[in-house]
Amino acid sequence: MYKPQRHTLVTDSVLADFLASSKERYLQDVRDDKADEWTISMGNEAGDLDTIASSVAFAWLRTKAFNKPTIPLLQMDRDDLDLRVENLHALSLSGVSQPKDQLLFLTDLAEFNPFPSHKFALVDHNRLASKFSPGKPPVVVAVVDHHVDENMYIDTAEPRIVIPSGSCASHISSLFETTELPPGLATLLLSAILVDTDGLKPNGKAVDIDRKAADFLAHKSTFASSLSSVNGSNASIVSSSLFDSAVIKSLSEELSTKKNNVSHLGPRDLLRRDYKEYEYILPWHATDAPIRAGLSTVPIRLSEWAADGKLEIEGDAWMKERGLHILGVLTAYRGATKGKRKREMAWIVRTSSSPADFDFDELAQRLWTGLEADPVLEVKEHKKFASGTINFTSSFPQLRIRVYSQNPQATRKVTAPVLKTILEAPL
Ligand SMILES: [Mn+2]
Repeated sequence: MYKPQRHTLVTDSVLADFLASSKERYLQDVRDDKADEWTISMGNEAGDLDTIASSVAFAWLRTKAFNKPTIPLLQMDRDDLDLRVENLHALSLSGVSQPKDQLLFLTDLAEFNPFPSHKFALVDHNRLASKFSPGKPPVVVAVVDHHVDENMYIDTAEPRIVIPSGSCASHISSLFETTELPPGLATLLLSAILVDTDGLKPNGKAVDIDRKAADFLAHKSTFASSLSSVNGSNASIVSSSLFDSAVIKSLSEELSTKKNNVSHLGPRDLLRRDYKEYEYILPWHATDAPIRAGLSTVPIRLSEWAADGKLEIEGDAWMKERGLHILGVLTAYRGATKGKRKREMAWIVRTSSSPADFDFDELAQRLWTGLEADPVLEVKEHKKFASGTINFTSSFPQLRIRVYSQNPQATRKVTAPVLKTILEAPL
């Protein structure tokens, strides 16, 4: 039977309307001191597409299926949304064409102190950042994540799902079996999964949970009609053919091209763009003051943006601005020959006046020893920049630097727990 090809995408304003009206009502309730009813659905501070899609979708689900008013909050300043072009693109495909107006950012809440809400749903991370200190003790009412489980909020979180997968959006999608899922929202979740799994590439980061979720989402998304015409029948498309389907391939490519096109960003924005921060109390040092570490993931090799002292200058400035003692710069890129995946890591320890009497050289030594001994990271001395990108390190007497090449499979999801283990090791 002949089926006409339909290339016109379904446009869907349902999601945009939900977001805009939630934001307006929430901010009004905050001003009227009535925000207690609300739950904040929040992803991590790196603000990638997975975190945005997951927090938006979980807010929709909790509002519609459980009748609990829930608002997604992006853990970033409004202007930083521009640092990730793939996010803007996926949001616009989902009908959210004015995300700076329609979504809630930290910027929107900066004037309220203490933080105006105390109920949190955490997605794409599983520990509430200490900077959220509301007037009432915070309660974490839900956790859905795919990072290493820190085993918190066992008694209060429902659901509490912390399972490895390519994308957190896949876990969120699995909660939608009986809840209405508007096409725009399905497109947003599907886009996140495609970005996180290299378009569902076989033997890549996608696991069965991701493939199953992508199948479910594709058929509910704004691309659904193009899918069935490509397939030539209404038979359910299985994941392998979803990977092969033209419309999914082109969406994946579009998103990945935008994600990797960061040529408009300078070193400072590259360090900020995909950034997470951690605090540790060190059992081996007589200080109770926390040590603060930042991990920046950068999709360009060091030689292309950090050479000739840029790593040191911009790293030092960023560490000063954030109050960091440790900065790890994790690069991921494809090699010039054969396009093989590669990763480098540049580590900076910055000696500063606090905590008082702290032994930063001991800290640096423990860090180098721990990293170099780790069986998964498999670090090797960097061929070009082993001790920094300039020779005259005397310009930065406050910095200790080591740069490595590493196991190309180990992302920040692996590196962050290794760093924690090194720093929190007894004695
Ligand atoms: Mn994620």
